[in-house]
Amino acid sequence: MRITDARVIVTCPGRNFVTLKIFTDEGVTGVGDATLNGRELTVASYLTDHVVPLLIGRDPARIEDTWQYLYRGAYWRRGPVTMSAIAAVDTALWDIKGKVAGLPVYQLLGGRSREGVTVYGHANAETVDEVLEEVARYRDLGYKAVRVQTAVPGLDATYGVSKDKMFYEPADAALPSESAWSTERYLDFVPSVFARVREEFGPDLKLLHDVHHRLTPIEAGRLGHALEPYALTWMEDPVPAELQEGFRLLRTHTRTPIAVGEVFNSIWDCHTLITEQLIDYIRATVVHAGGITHLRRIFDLAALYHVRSGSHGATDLSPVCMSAALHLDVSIPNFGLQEYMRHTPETDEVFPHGYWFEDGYLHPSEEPGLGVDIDEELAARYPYQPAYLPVSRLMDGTVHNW
Ligand code: CS2
Ligand code: MG
Repeated sequence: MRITDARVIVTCPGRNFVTLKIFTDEGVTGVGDATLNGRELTVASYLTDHVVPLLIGRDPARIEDTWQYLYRGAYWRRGPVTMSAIAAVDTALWDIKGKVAGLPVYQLLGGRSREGVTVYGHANAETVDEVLEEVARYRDLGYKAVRVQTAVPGLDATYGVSKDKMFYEPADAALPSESAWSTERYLDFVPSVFARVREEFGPDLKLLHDVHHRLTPIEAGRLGHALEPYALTWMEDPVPAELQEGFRLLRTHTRTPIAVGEVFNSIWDCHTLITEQLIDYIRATVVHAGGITHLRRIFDLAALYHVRSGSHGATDLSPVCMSAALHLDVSIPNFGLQEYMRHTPETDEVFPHGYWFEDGYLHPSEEPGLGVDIDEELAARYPYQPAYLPVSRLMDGTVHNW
């Protein structure tokens, strides 16, 4: 079998997605997600101009060789653009391999290790009373885990709080919008939110919170310590993680579990965090961390150090990424949780897929391959729309971490 063509499809059914579709001389095709929120066209160009020409004529069965060829052969390694492009190729090749074998990809990864993939939903609201209603709604939908985000009093906008309760899309403007941030107000407020939520829902519901890179290690230590009575499953992205060793300071101040990694794109971004057990969950995902091949390496390293998976699963990761993630989630031994932000009906139409939600679990498709495709005709009806993620500034105007 040989690769005969590869198309890069940019579509915007409510938000932008970039998809790579690979074609072979035996009619078998595969798809991979290449979406990088706010930089979609950069990855599309990297694929079109620098990757697709290298794929024509290659044997699609040689997944590892292709991965190494695209990683080492570029000379300029790592980074979100390069690794999202490699991820799309890798994911599409696993899709093809599953179809050729007549098996769902998880069977090629060692088969099932669990009956279903536990997912978490996103309860968010302007007020604590409203967020209690949202948590109840997700619990009643069958979710066993819920992320809780509320507006911080005195701030115009807070990360994770959206008007639309089911579909959260932060890339909200053709040029970056700006929002003010106050660490002091945030730190004073958040523990009271979880006191209310835990009191209302008892000890069994898994609760999570995304700090979204806003704090310093000592501030995060203070927050983690204050949240300990409410037994969160994780406090996410408490601190920007370029300085992995900075988490040593954070770790000494709290027993609240820590989840980091949705912005990571290689095993080197998290090597110290994992091997020094500075985190409890690694949030790297298929589309941004080099595909199934590389993400599996990250999870295997994590398994040696009691670190579990907690993959990113926001609306800006397409159903192609979610389909691939579920094949890993259902098979690896150290699965933790899978984020599940639902897509819009238009997105689900553009990306027909076989995974489904039931009683708090997502289940991967049993079809050969990944069990997802892209309807190119429908995709063409949704042209690209420029959209950027916001920029955060402190109250004095200093640029901060969004
Ligand atoms: C968030 C994301 O889902 C999450 O945990 O961190 O909403 C993130 O802000 C977006 O994926 C960025 O594009
Ligand atoms: Mg996050």
